[in-house]
Amino acid sequence: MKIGILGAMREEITPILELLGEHKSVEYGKNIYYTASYGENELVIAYSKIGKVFASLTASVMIEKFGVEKLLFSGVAGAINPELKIGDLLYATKLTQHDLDITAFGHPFGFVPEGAVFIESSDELNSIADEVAKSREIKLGKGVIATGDQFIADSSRKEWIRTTFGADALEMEGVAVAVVCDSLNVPFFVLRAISDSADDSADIDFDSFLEKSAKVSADFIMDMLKLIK
Ligand code: 4EZ
Repeated sequence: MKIGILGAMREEITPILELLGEHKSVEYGKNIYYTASYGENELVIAYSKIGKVFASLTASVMIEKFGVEKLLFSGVAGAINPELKIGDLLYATKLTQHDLDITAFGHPFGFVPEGAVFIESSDELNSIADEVAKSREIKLGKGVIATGDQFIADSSRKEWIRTTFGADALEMEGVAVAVVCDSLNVPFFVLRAISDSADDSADIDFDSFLEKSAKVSADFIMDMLKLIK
C-alpha cells in the first residue's frame, strides 16, 4: 500500500523523517516529497506549507503524481472544546471551511453550490486510530475540525466557529485534504495534537508547544502505519 503522510509545517513531519531514518527526496511543484519504505508499505511524506491552497496542491500531487492510496495528515491545532488541553490528540470525524462565506446569497456558512458544509473522514482509518489508542492506552478524542486561512487567536471568533459548526478544534489545512481526497476517492485521516486554545495567548502557546505536540501526533501516526495493510 502506498500511503501519503502530510503535514503543513516542517516541524510537523520532522519527527516522522527522523523515525524513518533512510529516505529519498524528490522535488516537484516547488515542494519536496520524501519517499521511504516502512514494513509492507511505501510512504510519501511532505509538508505542504500553511493554508488550504498549499494543502490542496500537496494532497493532489501525492495522489495524482505519486499514486498514494490513503492519506494521513499529522499536525497541531487550536482547541475549541474546553475538554481539549495542550498535548491532547484528536482526529476529525468531519471537516468544514469556517472562512467560506457566500451567505449574502442565502447559503449557510461553509457551503458553496455543489459542495458540502462537512466532509467525512474514512471510518476504516478512524477505527484503526481507535484500536491504536486502546492498545497503547492513549487518550484520543474525535470531533469536528474547522479549517480556515486564519491563525485564530481570538476567543470571540473561536466561539463563533464553535456555535456555527459545532467544531472541537481548528486549524488551517484539514478540510483541503478532505475535499481533495473525497473528490478523488482516496480514504483520508486527519490527526491533530493541541498546541494552543485559539485565544489571546494562542501565539505564545503555539510557539512553545508546536514541536512537542507535533511529535505526539507524529508518533501516533507511526503506530497506525503498522496496522494499515
Ligand atoms: C495551521 N496550524 C498553525 C500554523 C501557524 C505560524 C507561523 C495549526 C494551528 C492553528 N491554526 C494551531 N493552532 C492554530 C490556531 N489557533 N489557529 C489556526 O494548521 C503558523
